[in-house]
Amino acid sequence: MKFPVKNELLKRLFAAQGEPVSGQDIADEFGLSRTAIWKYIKELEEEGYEIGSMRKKGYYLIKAPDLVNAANISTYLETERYGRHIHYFSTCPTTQTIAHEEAQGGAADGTLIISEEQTAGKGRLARPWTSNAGRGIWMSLIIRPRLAPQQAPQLTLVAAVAIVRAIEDVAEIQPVIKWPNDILLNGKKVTGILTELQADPDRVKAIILGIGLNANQESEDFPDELQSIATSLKIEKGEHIDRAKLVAKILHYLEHYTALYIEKGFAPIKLLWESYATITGKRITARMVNETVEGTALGISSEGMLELKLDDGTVRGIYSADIEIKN
Ligand code: BT5
Repeated sequence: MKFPVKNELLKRLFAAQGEPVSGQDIADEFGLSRTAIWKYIKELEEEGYEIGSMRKKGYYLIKAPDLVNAANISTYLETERYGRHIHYFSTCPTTQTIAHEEAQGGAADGTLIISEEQTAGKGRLARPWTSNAGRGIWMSLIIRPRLAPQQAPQLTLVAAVAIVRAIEDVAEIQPVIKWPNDILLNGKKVTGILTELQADPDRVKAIILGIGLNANQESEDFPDELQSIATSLKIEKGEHIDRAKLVAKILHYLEHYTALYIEKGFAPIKLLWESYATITGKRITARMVNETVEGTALGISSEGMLELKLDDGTVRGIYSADIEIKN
């Protein structure tokens, strides 16, 4: 009970955009005393919210802390399931490991693990993922779709479409998708996706969708080795991004496009994905774990594999690789 009232209070303070919200009305609605409401206000202040009060009128929000905590995300949330359970950390090694543990423990579909900072963030093949404190979105979403394990890579492409849509809405900027798991702005990586699964041989038990999104970093926040390959929404747009709002939007589109994918299959996602990707006709070098091949991209297959026409004329379907686009 405690959490919903506090959240509702915060939601109304946000919605009122600095105008006062009557503590008495909320107290009446929830059958609480005005003192109880006042206690929640004090708790919010301790968490960093600046709240003013006007005699007879109520409380008004002066400033919210720039955090991706459950309270801030929930004020923007439009979903049914995704993000309805949030585990928030100020810091942690990696949200992926926590999500795996939570999933094993039976966490509900749509449970979100999110942290202000990761000290051991990881990419594919255990590569390090730089996760500066308070600047990015470092989150892992547990989803439990009815899928065969071999379909899981398609969810990376579903997620890419959802994230691009959310960035378009919140930052009003147009990113590009680079197969399979990168989102780029101005040719530099703004988001990486890491799809991991827990599965029986014939059935997915949980997918852990890891999303690392650079939101408010300045270029000096990136280490030397990322200077030429990474960027943030702030760098590209020149404006501070409300990360909580963007998280809520990503969750909204993830829920929407995952449902579409489960209901209608990969075909509608493929169309959307292609409208955001620039790959067809390009010369590509694809580096896989054991081999590197070069060819011209024909696009993605109906399963989401990258199709490359090699120089000897044969067509190769590539399931996962690091690609370099030549032209
Ligand atoms: C990815 O791997 O792009 C997947 C990244 C997933 C990160 C999220 S954050 C929340 C969750 N918890 C985790 O621990 N991970 C997930 P990959 O395609 O392998 O790209 C990794 C490469 O991206 C690195 O080798 C660097 O070159 C580069 N990189 C590292 N940090 C970056 C950053 N913050 N921005 C852009 N590029 C980065």
